[in-house]
Amino acid sequence: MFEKVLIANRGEIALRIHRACREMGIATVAVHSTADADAMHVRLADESVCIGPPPPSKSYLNMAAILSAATITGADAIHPGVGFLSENADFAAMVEEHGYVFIGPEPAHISLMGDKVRAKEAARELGIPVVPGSDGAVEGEAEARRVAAEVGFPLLIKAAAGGGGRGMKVARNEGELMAAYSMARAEAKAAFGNDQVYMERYLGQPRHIEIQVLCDGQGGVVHLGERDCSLQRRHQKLLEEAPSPALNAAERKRIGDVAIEAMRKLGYRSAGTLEFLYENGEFFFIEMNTRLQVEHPISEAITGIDLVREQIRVAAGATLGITQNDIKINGHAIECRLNAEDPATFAPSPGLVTDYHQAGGLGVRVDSHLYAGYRVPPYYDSLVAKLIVHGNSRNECLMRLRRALEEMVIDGIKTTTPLHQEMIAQPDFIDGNYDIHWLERWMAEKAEG
Ligand code: MV4
Repeated sequence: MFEKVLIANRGEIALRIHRACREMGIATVAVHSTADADAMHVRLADESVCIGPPPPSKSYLNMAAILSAATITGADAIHPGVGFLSENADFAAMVEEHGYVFIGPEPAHISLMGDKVRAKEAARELGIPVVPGSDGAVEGEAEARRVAAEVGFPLLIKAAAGGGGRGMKVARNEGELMAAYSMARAEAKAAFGNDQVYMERYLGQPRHIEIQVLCDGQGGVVHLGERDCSLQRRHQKLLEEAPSPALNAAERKRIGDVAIEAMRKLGYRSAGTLEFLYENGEFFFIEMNTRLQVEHPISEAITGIDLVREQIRVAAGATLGITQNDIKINGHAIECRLNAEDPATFAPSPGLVTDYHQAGGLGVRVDSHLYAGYRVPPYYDSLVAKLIVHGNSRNECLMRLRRALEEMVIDGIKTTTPLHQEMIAQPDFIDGNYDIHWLERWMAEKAEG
């Protein structure tokens, strides 16, 4: 096992990784920007190294500085956390070339899933159901017309280098096709330096359902059930729940078996997430995330598995030591992302946290780097706390969540807590009756009064 792990991240996720290391008897190295010198992840780690000024490009994305920090401190392995360098195949390869272990998948799998055209092609070959659409990239206007005739309208044009919703254009009919096609290409070129696009049937009211997998790269593959991540705004998730209120046991088993079979064939190692759109009882693969995700704690809550510990173990060459039969989905979990933002406008609200108290009690977990007297810097993601609540049933989970949201105290800055309180009181939410457009529709209705 590793003796020392460098955590190439900040905020609550750096704490999350530190905690797993500590429990395993592994020493930790924090890296931080000058804006984060007083951050909790720096305080808790055994050692810390300042890697640059506040802008992420000069610190948390600075590969040379991070590798230097690993060298200076004699770390064995690097955990990239979420965001930043976590899905950068070049970084993963560089870490390995310098003799450190990358706590994540092989660089080749990161790069495969980063190219959405190649990822979809791989998914199809691995037996995963995909959205009907073009066979690979659409190379010109003639091909765009031919694919449209085959797939029908409405259709969606997506950037190969995109993902997470960036660079998508809907064409509702033949008349909109060419403008959407050229706009998608131009935007993809501007945003990613790559104008490759592909086309898919546009699903009108799907849910976003993702399967958490955990693999050792040696034939050991399990899934930890699904998460329903439909409640999002502008591709930013606000609340996630597991299991999805929309799936029945047979559907869960069907898509879980598909995921296991595919990951075994791929030879994938580490934690990963297969993202699907789910509509009318059908699953359609859209992307795979080759990293730990922000919402991983709800899967931990319903399975009792420590995903970060398992990531570290398999990175060190261990096998999983469990099979799918050992995994029991227990009860229901919900995560609320508490962001330092105005709950009505989502304008960032950094600044001094004058008072802080976190919810507690049975079934309540708070992952946060906040403390009273901490100043939330303006340079980074606005996530300041994740409230994760578990109950024996969805109803018990909702009761507990209501209570836990009331207990949270984050004073001095605005947070999205009141929005969560309002959202979970909506009859549609209580009924589990929502799709990927629900939140934006509800917010628009509220704004109209
Ligand atoms: C789609 C879609 C409808 N039809 N693909 C957006 C993020 C990216 N990962 C894929 N996305 C979508 N792909 C087809 N064929 C609708 C979306 C989408 C979406 C997906 C998941 C969660 C939220 C979303 C919000 C808007 C659009």
